[in-house]
Amino acid sequence: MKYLLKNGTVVSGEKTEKLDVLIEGEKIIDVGVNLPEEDARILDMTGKLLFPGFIDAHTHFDLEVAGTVTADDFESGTKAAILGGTTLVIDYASQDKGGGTLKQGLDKWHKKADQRCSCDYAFHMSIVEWNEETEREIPEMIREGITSFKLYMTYPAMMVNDCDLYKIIKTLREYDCFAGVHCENSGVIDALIAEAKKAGRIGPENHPLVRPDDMEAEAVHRLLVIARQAEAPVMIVHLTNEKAYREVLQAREAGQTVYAETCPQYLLLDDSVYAKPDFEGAKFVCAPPIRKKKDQECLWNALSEDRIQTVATDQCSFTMAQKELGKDDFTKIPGGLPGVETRGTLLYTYGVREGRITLEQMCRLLSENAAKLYGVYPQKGAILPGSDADITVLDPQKESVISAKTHAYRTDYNPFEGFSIHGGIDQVFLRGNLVVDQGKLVMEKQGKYIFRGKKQM
Ligand code: DUC
Ligand code: ZN
Repeated sequence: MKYLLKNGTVVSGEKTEKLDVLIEGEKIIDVGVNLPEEDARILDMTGKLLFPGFIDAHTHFDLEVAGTVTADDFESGTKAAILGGTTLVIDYASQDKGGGTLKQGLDKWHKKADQRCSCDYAFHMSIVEWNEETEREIPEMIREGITSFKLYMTYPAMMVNDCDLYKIIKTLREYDCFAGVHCENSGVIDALIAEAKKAGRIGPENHPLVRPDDMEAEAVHRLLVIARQAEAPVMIVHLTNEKAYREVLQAREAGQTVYAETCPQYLLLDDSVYAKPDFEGAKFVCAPPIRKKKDQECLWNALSEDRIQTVATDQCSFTMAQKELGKDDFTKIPGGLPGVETRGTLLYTYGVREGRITLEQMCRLLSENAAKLYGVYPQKGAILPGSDADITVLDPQKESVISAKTHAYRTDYNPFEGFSIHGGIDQVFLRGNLVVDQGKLVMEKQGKYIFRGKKQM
């Protein structure tokens, strides 16, 4: 199929221009002014913004957490993603603790995702155990298209100690790869949980109290000291607060390469959500927790100064029935929120329209930087001749209100319920297929696995 997208405003990380885009098969074959109409199907994009398909580099679909499995799997999760303009998700595959290999983890994730995805998909690999065999598997992972890894400094079932943390990031650096790290101080969090339980404090309002910003900042600091020793680049995933952010700035000033990601929930919600009555605070239980208003402002400033590279979602969704597993003990509430469907329109509404970031920054944060960091640029993350025809068309005139009644997730609540949205995702092209039209999914399960290369940033 050949499409000519006429008179749209094409956004890149550098500029915003009125251009036509010609698509043939899976690829963009030309971008320019007044392209000849030839034999293509012509779509008038006057007044519309054309972004390179958004990339969400932090999702958890079909993941076992706290004795249950996320409400959204690759089928429903990628439907929500593509409706929100995301054409590529990078989900976290994981090694199993107790002797599991990385290859077994990868095979397991391929089985979860294959034939089910409505957007393209790739994987990071979580390393939860480090030994000689794991080390030997790294080149194989790279051949399989996995060039970024995940490490946890919290969660006993997944965390690695400082010794292994050092060895892993040093090894990854030798292969020109890097890890995204979940930074929270596990030991002190355990002690704070024990104190809360001893005092009979069992409700969700205790969740942010046992996972304070200081304990995230401490872990970020420790990681960055370890990374300095290993001379390794690292990514801080889901950065939430000012103290942790200052650690990142300090390490960068000392010459370290530190990437950072944040998420819409940390930009737009504050910790008053945990004080909601009737167990409603459980909806917002995620780790790290939602922080204070001053932290939101700090993160927005960091975005406007280009000091945070990506906005991802940490999509990890549960129904209220699942959240109720922690009705009598907040530590048993499965942690995570849905978010893949609304990341783009939230950032447009509350970032671009409110003058906090530019359209070009939005493009970098949602697409271009992730493509470069995770080794798929310019196949993805760009509207250029030769790039995959992944294009997200945003109509700035559309207005809506976020609601669980209309969202595509399998959850019965939406953490952004009632948020007004200006700008709607009208059309989405996935490798040349018009898969979303007039805001509706018209072609399902066209997603394919994307092999990634090394970072280009
Ligand atoms: N945090 C969550 O809240 N859920 C999934 C994983 C994570 O890091
Ligand atoms: Zn996560």
